[in-house]
Amino acid sequence: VVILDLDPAVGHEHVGIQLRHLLATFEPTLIMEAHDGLSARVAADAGFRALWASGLCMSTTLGLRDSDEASWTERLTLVARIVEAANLPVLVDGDSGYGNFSTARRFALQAEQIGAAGICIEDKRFPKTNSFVGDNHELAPVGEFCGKIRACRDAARNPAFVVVARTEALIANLGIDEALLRSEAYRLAGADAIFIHSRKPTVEEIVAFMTDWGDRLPVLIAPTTYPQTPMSMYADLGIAGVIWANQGMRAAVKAMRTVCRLLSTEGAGAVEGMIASLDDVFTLMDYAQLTLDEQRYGS
Ligand code: SPV
Ligand code: MG
Repeated sequence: VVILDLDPAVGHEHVGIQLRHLLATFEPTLIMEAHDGLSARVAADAGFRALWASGLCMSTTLGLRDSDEASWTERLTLVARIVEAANLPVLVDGDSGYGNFSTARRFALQAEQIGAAGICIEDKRFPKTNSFVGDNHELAPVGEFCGKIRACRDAARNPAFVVVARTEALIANLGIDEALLRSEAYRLAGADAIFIHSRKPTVEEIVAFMTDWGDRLPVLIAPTTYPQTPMSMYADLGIAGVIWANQGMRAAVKAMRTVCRLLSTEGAGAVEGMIASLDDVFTLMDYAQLTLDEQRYGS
């Protein structure tokens, strides 16, 4: 009796493998922020090949601050919608792992279970706050953070699941040498890639880091405060992934605010030409497929 006549290799490439391929290409992969099913759909529709489930943007979506105010269950509920909506590899922002190695490990396991391609954890203390807020960015000891990386790596059910280690050494003003030292320790602890974060208005810190780092591991960046850098610079530096970490959420805030102001003063006629038509929304959500499915499966 044949109960399984599928070729196990077809259509079953682990999302972690897909993400690894994307980070191994010569050109930097552009990784778009998503914070719910809608933003994931829009990003996929625009042609992005990988998504960043941003802690900042998911928190904002929940009406909360990016200061570990949202529980990780609330966050993973959104990640599940992102995974479902986009069918793309999703790298999940795991902040500091919500505590110690054990909480980080369970977060990683749960993220893997709902279909994420990988997680990114950062070497801040819990509770963390967003890298662009204030100057109080205390880092965890290197050894403690290496333990978190090892615990997440060891726990992954599929070895393809990606564990990205993010250092906040530059955010904490500890300098390039500390960033390099930490990144090397995280590499030795088993990280698959390094996320080096900077909040300088130019790309200078990233250039200094990459000059020394070379190609020891793929490097991810989030050019939020240095948006004017030409894209060719990232390719020249050998950056593996460029994360557009919050531009979608910020676009939504501005558009919603404009529309709210106009609706509260002038009425719907003032905004109709500025907003997506319902047909546009129905196309994005593929309502036509449901009609076809109705013919095939409906009674
Ligand atoms: C996020 O998107 O939540 C990030 C990137 O961690 S940043 O907000 O720049 O810290
Ligand atoms: Mg974050």
